[in-house]
Amino acid sequence: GEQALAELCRWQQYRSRLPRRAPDAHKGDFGHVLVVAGDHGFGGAGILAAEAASRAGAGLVSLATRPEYVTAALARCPSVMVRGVTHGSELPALLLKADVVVCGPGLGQSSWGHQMLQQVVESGKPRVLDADALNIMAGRAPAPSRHHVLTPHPGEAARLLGCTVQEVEANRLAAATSLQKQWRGIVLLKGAGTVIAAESSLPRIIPGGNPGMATGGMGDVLSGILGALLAQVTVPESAVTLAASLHLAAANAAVKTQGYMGLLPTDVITCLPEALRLAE
Ligand code: NPW
Ligand code: AMP
Ligand code: MG
Repeated sequence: GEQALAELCRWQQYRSRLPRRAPDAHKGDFGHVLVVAGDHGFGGAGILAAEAASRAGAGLVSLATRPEYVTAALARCPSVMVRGVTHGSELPALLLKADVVVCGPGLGQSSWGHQMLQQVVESGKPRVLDADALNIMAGRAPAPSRHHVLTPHPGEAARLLGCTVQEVEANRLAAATSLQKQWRGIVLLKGAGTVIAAESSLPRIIPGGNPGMATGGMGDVLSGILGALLAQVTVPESAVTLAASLHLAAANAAVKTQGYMGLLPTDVITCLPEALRLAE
């Protein structure tokens, strides 16, 4: 009740920062998001991120994933341009056309995932790095960049920081700040009470969400939303704040019909348009 209302207000407060769509707008105005995701066994992660990016208003969405998931991705979301890729050398041609890249959901940590991440980083494109991209990075020295948004959950943050999940959870603001200092860019620490740490401002907390969100694939949806908003909003920090509050507003809307236990990431994607429509 009160909590849901507070979050709706928060989204109402942030949503005015979304650029208005001119009557003569065309798809090129809203960016091309490339999702690089979905190694063997994790095809759904890439499909969720790509569909979420489409529903969050990206002008064009491409998905580079393992070839075995191409048919499933097209069946779920035919507006996405889906490419089966088996080697890193296939990625630069796709990266050239992208404005923002989302890399990591279900990426795995095999040679395929390493090759994909390397191409994404070398492209220098603005990028959201999540899940296995972060797990791969956790084994290396920090490579700071102004062009990335890192979206760890507490487990991924602990791997990056070389500490325990309990230590991350005991001081979430400090964990996000310390990751941001090491890696630069923007760090979004997931969990109950999202923390956003960026270069030029104090870390901020976006409270809310609900325990229905504690289910596999929910973070993959967030990375797609982040890609879409980074493609549409000029100031990256605003894009990240908007994306986090949109994800929560859509999840709260979805819970009204699905409840906590039965909530799925696809239900949250389904509720993105109604949350976004409030901003029109
Ligand atoms: P514990 O032990 O549960 O208490 P992993 P993953 C901790 C892909 N997916 N608060 C957790 O703690 C992902 O994209 C694909 C506290 C445990 O230590 C990845 O690529 C799907 N602790 C890959 O699977 C759907 C928290 O983190 C560790 C926490 C593996 O990702 C599912 C677990 O994390 C999934 O998205 C919190 N809020 N959150 C698909 N359909 O294709 C997490 N932890 O080992 O990184 O495993 O997140 O499942
Ligand atoms: P992941 O662990 O990568 O699938 O991400 C889970 C997503 O759901 C993140 O955006 C979390 O912030 C969100 N989430 C999970 N559990 C909760 C919760 N209890 N309250 C609020 N948000 C949550
Ligand atoms: Mg995740």
